[in-house]
Amino acid sequence: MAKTLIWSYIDASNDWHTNCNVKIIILLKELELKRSLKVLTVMLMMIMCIPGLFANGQKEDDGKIVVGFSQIGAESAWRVANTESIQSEAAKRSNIVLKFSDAQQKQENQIKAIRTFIAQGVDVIAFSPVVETGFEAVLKEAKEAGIPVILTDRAVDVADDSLWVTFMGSDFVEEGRKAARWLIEKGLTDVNIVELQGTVGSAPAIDRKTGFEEVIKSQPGMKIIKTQSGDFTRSGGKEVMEAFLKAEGDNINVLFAHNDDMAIGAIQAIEEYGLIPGKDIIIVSIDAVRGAFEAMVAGKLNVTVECSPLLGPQLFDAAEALMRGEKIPKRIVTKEDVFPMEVAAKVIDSRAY
Ligand code: GZL
Repeated sequence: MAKTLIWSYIDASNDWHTNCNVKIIILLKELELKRSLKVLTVMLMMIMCIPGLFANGQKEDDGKIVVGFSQIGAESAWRVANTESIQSEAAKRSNIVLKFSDAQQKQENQIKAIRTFIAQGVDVIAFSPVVETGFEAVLKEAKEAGIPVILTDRAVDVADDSLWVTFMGSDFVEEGRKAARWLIEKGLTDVNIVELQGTVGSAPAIDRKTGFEEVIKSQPGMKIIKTQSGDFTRSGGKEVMEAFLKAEGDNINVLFAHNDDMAIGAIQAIEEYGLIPGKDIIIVSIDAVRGAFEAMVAGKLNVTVECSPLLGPQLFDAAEALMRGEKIPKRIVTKEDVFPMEVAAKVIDSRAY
């Protein structure tokens, strides 16, 4: 029985595809002559022609490295600075082509963007996962497509850590510890604390809380009396702080905010309530964005723990190393400092974000 085989080739857009189509035509000729070649072999040849299926992260034909980046959104000044670092660094490097997508803080948009990058056959995928879980399936697809994945800023919680090549970003647990240690060093060990948590389920929110609680558990007088997520945004910080003040008012001695944007929103709520931020309520925050330095210069914020968003250079160094076939460390930790109110006026003009 004659076997009918329909071969639809992708295109002849470059040498790679033309070459592949020629191979198939020769094969089909042989098949006609011999009539014995197993269809399976032909199928295998066709599968081999699917672009990116066996890509081992080779550079694109024109020698450029195509990096697909899925960004969380623009929820905070930190995120805006992180995006600026990545886009400006890519623009500086003539060997990098950046495909950038903004997920508007929705996990489904990040998953969609990663699937698009896979279909486009990019050389490297990088992203900052909005939450820790729910990325396993799409990371498996990237691995099957032979595309390496770099985690920037935030980590994912997956059973198989071969699904990502490296995680570069801050140690959020240590940032939480630093915030708590500062309070203890200042003798603020008999205080009622309210906590503005970051995005529920995100690595920074989970880890900063862990680090903060790990340190204060040695101080029975330090109590977290209210804790709720403000989703890392100024508006979220203001709304939740208003609720805290309504419920606890003058009973609040300290605010621990997982990021500066929520702290700045909370400062507004504290002033509207009639208390003095930075004095009636001591405020400890994380990120060290410019707005935090401005608040410290104004005496409204007491300390910010640095969490650098300037990951662009490290990201593209890692992508280039991968394309050279070099091994890169599984974990690249960003170096960071603590900035109390007293130094704010001196350093604010030297800050890069
Ligand atoms: C931390 C980063 C957090 C910042 C927030 O690395 O993921 O997300 O602390 C940002 O300001 O929204």
